[in-house]
Amino acid sequence: MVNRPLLSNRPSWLRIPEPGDFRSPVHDKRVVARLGLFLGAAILILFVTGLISHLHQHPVSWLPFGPEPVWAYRLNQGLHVAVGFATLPLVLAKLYTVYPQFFVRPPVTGWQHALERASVGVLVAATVFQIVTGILNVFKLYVFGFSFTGVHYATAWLAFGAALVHVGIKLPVMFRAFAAGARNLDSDDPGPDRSPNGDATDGTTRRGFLGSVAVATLFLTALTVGQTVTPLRAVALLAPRDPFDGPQGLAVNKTARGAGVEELATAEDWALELVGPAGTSHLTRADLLAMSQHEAVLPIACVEGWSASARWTGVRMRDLATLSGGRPDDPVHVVSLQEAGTSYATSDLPGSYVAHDDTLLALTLAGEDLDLDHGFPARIIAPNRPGVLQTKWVSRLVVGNAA
Ligand code: HEM
Ligand SMILES: Nc1nc2c(c(=O)[nH]1)N[C@H]1C(S)=C(S)[C@@H](COP(=O)(O)O)O[C@H]1N2
Ligand SMILES: [Mo]
Repeated sequence: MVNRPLLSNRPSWLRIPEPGDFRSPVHDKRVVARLGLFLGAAILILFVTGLISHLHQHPVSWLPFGPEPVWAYRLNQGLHVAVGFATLPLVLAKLYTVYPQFFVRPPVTGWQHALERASVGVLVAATVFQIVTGILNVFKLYVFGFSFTGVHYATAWLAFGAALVHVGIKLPVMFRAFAAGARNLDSDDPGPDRSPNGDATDGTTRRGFLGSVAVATLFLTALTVGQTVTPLRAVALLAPRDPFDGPQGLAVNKTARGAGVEELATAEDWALELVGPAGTSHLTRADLLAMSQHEAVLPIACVEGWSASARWTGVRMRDLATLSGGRPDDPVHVVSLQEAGTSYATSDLPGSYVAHDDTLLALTLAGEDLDLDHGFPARIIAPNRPGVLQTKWVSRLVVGNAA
């Protein structure tokens, strides 16, 4: 009797596969390279728009944002979340095309190969993490036990860094995949980096696979982008939010009850405390309504992607700044009735925002007194500003460096 090694007797379904066993043309380098291009562009857009959103909330002196262009933050964050959704089918498709590489043997051939594979591991983990937590966040499913923004920000650098390393390493392969065999996606020439399966019958399938990915991506985008591009609202079946669904035709993120300010905000003796170089004064809602009123059509542009334009009236912030003895372009620190400790309790208006025609302490919305849930008795509305900084239920304004 011949003594055979146990392994070679394994039935075929127990055998660990090798990349060459995966015969589908979707694993072809041409498909991999094209998906990589789209995914790379998506990660670049996500990183840049994400950084812009971060810098709005954590300003730096060397790259300040101003109130113009008025629509920029709405576009920025709408793009971030729309591209974020679109990344889901792209990543799934990319993982499907490359997963045979998981079975490469030997798993590592040297330190360079080990580094290369480790960077792919970081890239996949970080990207999948961003997508899963990002989508949960915009659906307000805060099921993770950590602060989303801080972790998302740190992981963004990890994902972007790993993407740079990965693209750097793969650049030559990508060029060859696009140039030689891939000049035509339908070509039978498997090219220099021929996939394990260079079969001649696969042209339409490669194209078909990429076509399906494109259709899935466009479909997902069409069904969600209506939360930002409001004319498409009717088909936004998968969008987390209807931006017009709320009192006075505008969505509410946090209600007065949720913020615990119902009583304070409806109190008879509410008065705005205005602190400035000339001292402290108190202005009732009647006092504020007696000042010069201005109208501004401006969106609430939530960091979570949804946005909607609305018509506001109220007192110009620069009028309040000068009334307090400050200059019309002094920065203003805003304090809400909401209890300190939450990140929504305060915000800061840089001088350039204070000086802008459309930066208001808003008193009305859509021609009526502000709804309690929209920030009655008074709230901030300013152009090119993340929703989180449009502080509701304002109790105090501190002008200049009087703080
Ligand atoms: C590789 C992919 C991604 C990168 C590099 C990225 C990057 C960033 C960065 C740098 C920020 C700013 C965080 C801060 O203000 O400190 C941000 C914010 C945000 N991202 Fe992403 N992101 C990615 C994917 C996603 C996805 C897939 C979604 C959901 C569809 C998403 C949703 C959000 C949301 C809602 C915010 C606002 C958070 C807040 O200010 O509260 N992101 N992103
Ligand atoms: N005091 C306070 N202001 C706040 C909030 C809050 O929770 N508390 N939420 C902010 C967020 S995240 C957004 S998107 C806008 C929403 O404004 P709206 O509810 O009037 O649409 O209010 C902002 N102002
Ligand atoms: Mo928001």
